[in-house]
Amino acid sequence: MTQSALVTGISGQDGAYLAKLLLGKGYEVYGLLPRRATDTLWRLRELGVERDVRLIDGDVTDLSSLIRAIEQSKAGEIYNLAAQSFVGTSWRQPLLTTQVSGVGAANVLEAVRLVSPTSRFYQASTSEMFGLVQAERQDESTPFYPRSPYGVAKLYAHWMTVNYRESFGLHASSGILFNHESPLRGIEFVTRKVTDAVARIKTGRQKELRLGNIDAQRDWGFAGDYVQAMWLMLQQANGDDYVIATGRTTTVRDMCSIAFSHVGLNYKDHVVLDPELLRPAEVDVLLGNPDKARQALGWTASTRLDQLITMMVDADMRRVDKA
Ligand code: NAP
Ligand code: F7E
Repeated sequence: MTQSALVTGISGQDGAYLAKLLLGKGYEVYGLLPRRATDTLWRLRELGVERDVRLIDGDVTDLSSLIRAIEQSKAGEIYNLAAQSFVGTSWRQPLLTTQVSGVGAANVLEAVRLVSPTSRFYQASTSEMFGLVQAERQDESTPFYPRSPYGVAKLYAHWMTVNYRESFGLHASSGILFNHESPLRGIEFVTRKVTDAVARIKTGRQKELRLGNIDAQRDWGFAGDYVQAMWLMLQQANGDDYVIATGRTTTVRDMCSIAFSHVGLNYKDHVVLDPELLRPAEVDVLLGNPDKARQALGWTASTRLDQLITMMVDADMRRVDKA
């Protein structure tokens, strides 16, 4: 029998890669799509799967739409990727972020419990929960200390996932994913902001790139690798929590250097520091320890940062050439 999966946040970066992965494995893929005034399907289109996914009108802040989506899809696997996922915005819209990224996950868990308690559930948790890091390398036992309304909302969602697993026996897993990027990354996130600017500067469309804290360090991987870990978690006998990371960390400054030098430019000639882009509280450094995922899931990150950033610069060069 054909398996079906329901993905919230299907129009986002990870939603698109996950949809493609699941379709390739023969799943019927349903996606919860909130109503928007503009076209949000460009990522599914770029991956060539727009016509293959079945979209259901709904929103994670609306429990009744989730109940309907689970009933309609009869999904055996439910991936909750929906979020207000931009950390910077979470200080300006803290309550919306709480409703979507925090309470939204509780709504999905409730809908699973009420409609289809044997379905397997994945929660998109985040390294932002570690925030002001309490250990040099963060793993599943590192204490949390979120530093933004986004991190706080995600921590609530994480503990609700753990609680529903322990209280109701749901097969519920929390993937604590470190930053992962791709050519489909939103333009507001720093890697894509940089690779887009590199393409525009190289082709004479832009002169400078304004950035905030370029000393921040992140453990960056490729989204295409990370969605495989999501799927693997739901193939295990029991739900659990897993850190998904590369185990290497790099400054924003060095990431810029990789991106600019790929097209023969020096980032120092173009990057301008802008205090307006500093955050009210910063996560200075993240470095994940993915040992558990390697041992239990057989998962490792297979794309190096230089490969990822050059892939993103090349994609943005193609985009600006076409525009
Ligand atoms: P993304 O590109 O920002 O995608 C978020 C998705 O959620 C979009 O499809 C968005 O649709 C949807 N969404 C927003 N509000 C919604 C609502 N009220 N109801 C239903 N859907 C809604 O994020 P991503 O990078 O793919 O990340 C996927 C998930 O992993 C997110 O939960 C994120 O917080 C988490 N995460 C990401 C990373 C990372 O580095 N990428 C790391 C750890 C965890 P619209 O665009 O139409 O609003
Ligand atoms: O910032 C610094 C910024 O916005 C990375 C989300 O997917 O990953 C992401 O959150 C770093 C920060 O990602 C600019 O201050 C400097 O230190 O690309 P980002 P993020 O905040 O780490 C986690 C794991 C998630 O879960 C989130 O959903 O870069 N930085 N200058 C800048 N960042 C941005 N965006 N723009 C700048 O101009």
